[in-house]
Amino acid sequence: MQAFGRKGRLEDARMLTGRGRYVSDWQLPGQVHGHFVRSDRAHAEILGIEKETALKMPGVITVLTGDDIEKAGLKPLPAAAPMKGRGGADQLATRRPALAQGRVRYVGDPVALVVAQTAAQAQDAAEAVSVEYRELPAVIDARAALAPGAPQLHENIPGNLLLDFAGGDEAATKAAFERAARVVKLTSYHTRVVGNPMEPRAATGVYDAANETYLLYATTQGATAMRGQMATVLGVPPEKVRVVAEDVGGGFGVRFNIYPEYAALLVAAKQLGRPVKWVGTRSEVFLADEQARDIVHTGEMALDASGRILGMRFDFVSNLGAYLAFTGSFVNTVNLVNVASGVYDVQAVHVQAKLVVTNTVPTAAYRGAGRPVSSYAIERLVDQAAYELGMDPAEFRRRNLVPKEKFPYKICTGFEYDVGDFQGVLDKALKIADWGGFPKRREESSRRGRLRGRGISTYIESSAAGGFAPYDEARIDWDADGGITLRAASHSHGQGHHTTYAQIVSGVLGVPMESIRLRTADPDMHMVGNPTGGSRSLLGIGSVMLMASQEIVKKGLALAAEALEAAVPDIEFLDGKYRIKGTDRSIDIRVLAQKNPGALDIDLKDQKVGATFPNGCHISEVEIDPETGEAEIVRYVACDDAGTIVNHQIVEGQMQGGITQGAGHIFGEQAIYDSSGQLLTGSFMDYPMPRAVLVNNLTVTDYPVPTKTNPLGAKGVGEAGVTGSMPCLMNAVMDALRQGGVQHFDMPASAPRLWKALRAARGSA
Ligand code: MCN
Repeated sequence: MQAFGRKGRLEDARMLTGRGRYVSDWQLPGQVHGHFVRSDRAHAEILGIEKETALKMPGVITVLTGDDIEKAGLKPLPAAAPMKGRGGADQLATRRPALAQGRVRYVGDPVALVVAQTAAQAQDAAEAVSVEYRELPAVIDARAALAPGAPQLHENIPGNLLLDFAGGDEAATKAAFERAARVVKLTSYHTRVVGNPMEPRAATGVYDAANETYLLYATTQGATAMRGQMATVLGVPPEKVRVVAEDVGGGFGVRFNIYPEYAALLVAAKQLGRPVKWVGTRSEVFLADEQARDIVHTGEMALDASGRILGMRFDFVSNLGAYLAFTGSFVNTVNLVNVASGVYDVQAVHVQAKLVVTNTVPTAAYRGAGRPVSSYAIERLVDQAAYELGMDPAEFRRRNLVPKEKFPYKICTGFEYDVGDFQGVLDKALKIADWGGFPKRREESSRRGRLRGRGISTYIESSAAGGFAPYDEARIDWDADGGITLRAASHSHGQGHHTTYAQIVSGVLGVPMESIRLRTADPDMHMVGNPTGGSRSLLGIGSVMLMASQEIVKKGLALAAEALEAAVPDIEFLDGKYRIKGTDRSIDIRVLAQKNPGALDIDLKDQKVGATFPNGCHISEVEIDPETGEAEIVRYVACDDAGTIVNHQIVEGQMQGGITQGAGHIFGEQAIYDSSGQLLTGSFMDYPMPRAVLVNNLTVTDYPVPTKTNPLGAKGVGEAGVTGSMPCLMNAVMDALRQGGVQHFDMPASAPRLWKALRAARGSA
């Protein structure tokens, strides 16, 4: 792929000058406004809802409750592809209506929708809706929910265990542990986070009575998946539902699934014959957006006498929250197992995962969707093993990496890694990070009274092959003004798709990038494609864009031959021009397209691309001030294999964003509930978002090993930063803490927690 010479992204000018078009920017004729009444308790029976007072308030049009939507025929929210548990057991279902029916199960559960002429009127009236509850005991922690006598959330889910999952090779793993010279064990807690995209959720529901179609404007990562999920709830064929999302202010996985509010808005719109709009608040992001992680894991590693890994087993207990979200079981099963042996040459790995319901906000995919959890479990265990063996953690890894000559390498938990050079990646990272110079830097920090720790992770990701749509579709149309419009269903909400797709198309067609537009949604667009998720947009949609551009060049040959009065074999295409070989007689492709309107347009639907395996080595150094507990990331090197890179600037931005997100999780972010199920960290006053300065002295570099599973040779990057950074940073924190006598510590590494851990270790020394 040609190098990218341009500074900045094509989308920036539009975004920075207020020309973005977000859901709340759509003003539809006749629209009215909705506000949701939410449960203020974690677990309770609904004895009655009094809505008469609210109905009499100014501007109020209707108040819908769970009974109303049931009468309207709305079905519960769908759960994703069912995963199988041990012995082929079925995954259990949680019945989740769009508005609570009979029971609420978490603080924030939507109970009623108030619709009024203005948003303020709807909000005022929502306060007048009175719900009579009979309180039930709540359970917040997944392990507590599994204990005998714990409050039961759903009648059909005995013991709150929704799925007992196992994957990998149990017999081989058992045998590996039996012959081990040493076993290393580590239990750790992966805290719960709130995704917090910049734009809170918003949606407008519209019903077209003439065509009996529903139109939903929503903050979504991809209209195709949302449309299918919504059709299930509405009980209509997918053709009867359209989902529109032009600009969306961030997704991070928590804008992937259908949400109850969207379905309720559509029912209201149908009943009222008017568009019903809802713009959520930041508080609702905390209480009603899907949250993520909240997983306790225990990892064990079997080692031989020479420090070779013989086998690994992992045990996860995942908190699903009150209901199973669409991606809830997928991220806690398949995505944990998919890469469960990491980058290591080990054929005995076994994973068990218990998926548990509790009275908390449902959890689902969040940047990395299971893979950061898996890499955290593996890479922290690997570090623990190196520590217990007294080995250099880089050397321990090198000894166990899958060697280059073993690719394609089939791992025992399922996937086949097609290509990779893990040693090459490691060597480059070690060199740039000046691994050998660390003792000196540690000494220097120590002179200043700081504990300096070094962390490393050698992670692997799997970029999804798709699966939500039967194929990916790309359209390229030549416009009357000489420009080109690209269309695709995959959605960009910060990833810079406009720039990279334009770059690919411009690279083939030789037209200026600035003349290329991208449309990913409008009410009349009916395209098929996987949503933006699993870091697959470039390898999925980007590949189809490439193939479609190449197809256009072929299509144009005969027209060019005719225009130039020559034979097709004599025509060549170079730098945007068809030319008679060996002459200076040529025609610009843009001119050809204008002379033949529509002839060079293309709508290409293509194959599923295969999964790819981005990987990398991250190395960080962290300083802790033992007097205050303040931690600072003082150096960070990320060396990643993203295959062929289309746009280095965007890839660096993605890595930087992902690493900062991982750092935010390690050093502060945490959703904390009290024992009654109230979210104590329900605003930015108590929930620390990472800031840009969190990761200092960041060096992002690449070590590309192109894949053949897609025509671009690209591997995904959107989530790799999180997957690589979390274990890397925690390993650095642990390395620093061990000098202060701390042997076990869990995230978040916030100043008070670090200070306390160091004090406790000092006290017990
Ligand atoms: N790219 C490239 N060369 C590569 C790989 C990717 O130039 N070898 C470019 C792509 O063309 C694209 C960007 O990097 O412009 C990210 O591409 P990709 O890895 O294909 O990921 P997706 O576009 O599918 O984005 C999804 C991914 C996910 S799953 C989450 S979650 C996430 C993320 O991207 N959420 C984000 N990055 C985010 N970035 C922002 N700003 N906001 C979010 O919500």
